[in-house]
Amino acid sequence: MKDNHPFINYTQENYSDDEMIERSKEFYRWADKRRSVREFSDKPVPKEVMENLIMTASTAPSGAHKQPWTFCLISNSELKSKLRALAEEEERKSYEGRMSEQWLKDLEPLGTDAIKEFIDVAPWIVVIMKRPYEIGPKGEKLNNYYVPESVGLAAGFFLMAVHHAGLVALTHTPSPMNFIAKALNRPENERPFLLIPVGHPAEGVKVPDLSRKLIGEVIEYYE
Ligand code: IYR
Repeated sequence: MKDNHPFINYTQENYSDDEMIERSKEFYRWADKRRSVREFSDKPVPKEVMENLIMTASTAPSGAHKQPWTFCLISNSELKSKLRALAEEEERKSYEGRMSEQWLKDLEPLGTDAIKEFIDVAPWIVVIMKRPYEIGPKGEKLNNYYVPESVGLAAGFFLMAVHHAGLVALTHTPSPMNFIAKALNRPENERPFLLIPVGHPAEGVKVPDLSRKLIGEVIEYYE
């Protein structure tokens, strides 16, 4: 390794094989309980919680450690209503023609439609923005690297943090999403990546009866 930059020591817990098996199993069981929820309670969630969840997301690895993301943390009711109206406008066009028959069929078990009440109801909307480039001091474009991979990782970390806090989220992708950047007045080097309502689930909420892929469907072994 080249050593012309300072490195610092790094240590972390060291578990026995048995401990690792137990811990990994326990974590898997817990992660497997996470579900996307489409109906939220309007019960408030402290801002500090949201800040912690976002800072957890921001610990994700990123190309050349450029951290090419911004998290817009929205609780303003008028802004939420505006986002909902704009999202529904696009979604209606999608459901009424832009999406293929097969796509609509694939979505049937999820029971989704163009009505996005959760944008109004959930106490927080987090819009994750990706930053394909930074703007340098002379106005020049400075490229970021592996931006969708990096921001996708941060989004995954965020969802796990939400689950850990006992809250629920929905990864919503109104499409096309350009209206979000405009409504939030974002700079030209940002593009919307995901819109994620976060909060407590609505009382008695139900989720689709889905099953996850089995181990034999997920892993191909090369031993
Ligand atoms: N963006 C639309 C449709 C949609 C698409 C997929 I792929 C989903 O997994 C769920 C919904 C919507 O949010 O309704």
